[in-house]
Amino acid sequence: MKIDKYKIEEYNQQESSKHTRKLEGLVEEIANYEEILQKLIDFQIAIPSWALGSGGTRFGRFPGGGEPRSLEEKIEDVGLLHTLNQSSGAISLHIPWDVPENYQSIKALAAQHGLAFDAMNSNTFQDQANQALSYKFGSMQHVDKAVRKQAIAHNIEVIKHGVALGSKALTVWLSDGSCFPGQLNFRKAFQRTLESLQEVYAALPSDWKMFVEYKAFEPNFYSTTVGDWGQSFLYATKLGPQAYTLVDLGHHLPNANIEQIVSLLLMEGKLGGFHFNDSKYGDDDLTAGSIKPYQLFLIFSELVEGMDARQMDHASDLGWMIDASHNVKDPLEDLLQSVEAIMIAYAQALLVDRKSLIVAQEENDVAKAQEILQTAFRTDVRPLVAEARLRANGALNPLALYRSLKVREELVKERGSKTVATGL
Ligand code: LRH
Ligand code: MN
Ligand code: MN
Repeated sequence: MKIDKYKIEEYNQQESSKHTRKLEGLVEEIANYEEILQKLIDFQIAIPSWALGSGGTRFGRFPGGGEPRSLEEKIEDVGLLHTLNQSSGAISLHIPWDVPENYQSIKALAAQHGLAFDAMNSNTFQDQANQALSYKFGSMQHVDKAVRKQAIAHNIEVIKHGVALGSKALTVWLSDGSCFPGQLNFRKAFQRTLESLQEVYAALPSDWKMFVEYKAFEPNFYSTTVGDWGQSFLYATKLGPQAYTLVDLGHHLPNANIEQIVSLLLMEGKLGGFHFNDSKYGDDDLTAGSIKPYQLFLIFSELVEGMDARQMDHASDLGWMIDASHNVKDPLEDLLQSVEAIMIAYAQALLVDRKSLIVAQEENDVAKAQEILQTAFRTDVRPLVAEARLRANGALNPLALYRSLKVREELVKERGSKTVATGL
């Protein structure tokens, strides 16, 4: 299915006076209004191919119908999101869940929907049907060199797919680790993983980045070989200038101060990108901003501060991706909500009165510093985000229009009610 441009225009027309009324107050209050709007228009968040179907848990999966049955249909789904919000202009693929068969036609289809290929993801955390050796005891850390070689070869193959599609980054997430004390020699596991990553790094084209994603636990529950930002930073530093740490918000131990991690990684020039999601307990992969919106804002506040200090381009110098999917919502509605929450947090972070904050910090005026941050956080920036979308020819309210156009119903009609997308 395709959403006609005039449907969006028609909807925006209907909503126009309500929107203008809400926007008026903000326009007067924000000094650099046009500059902020342009930043919001430029900001794009990649959609993970594996979030377009209902994510299951290990206890079950409840597909909602109309799920994409092929890579082509996944691209079409991201195209629908992008048409509605104009902020989802890229797709992130996971190999082998998304093996592209014909690069030219896949590239052409993506271009038709205005989509780029964001970071490519490798998968050495599952055994595939035709695979010679098992990853039961790890992949890049494995005691058997042949298993390590298989994992390296897979990553190099993923790079090749990415090169053919025009991607510029490889995200490596390893589930390697151990479930019981004594199972693993930590030092040997680290060194083997480093050597394996070095071989993959050597195969990286010169204009590519490698993102080393960390995760504290799951599926291993005693140790993880890339378990936190310190370990990821060590690998990335030892690998070289093209390697960076990737922060997935759900991959920390409870109450971790993610905004501080972000600030220091930026300071060291080693922050590569994000997997946005939200969580209450662990790697819950819930909709971004659904549980801890203040944390999301604080992270963006550090991002804006740190990127501006290094004169980085907000839109293009880091990899912005969502990694969220679960059981109970329509995946496309969920993704529209995630993108919206990210845009809101970003807009609020752009509103922080930086000059006054520096003064408050230098004067140890703690109450003032809090007031400054919370003034930005408590500003209802939704009309601003909507205005950015309007100027980019997106819908004022993408979720409302998605519902009134009955997009899911159309997809079920086209694809059937019993489709199951590949992914987790
Ligand atoms: C691991 C992870 C990683 C994988 C994705 C499917 O929990 O966050 O990014 O590639 O989930
Ligand atoms: Mn992730
Ligand atoms: Mn995860």
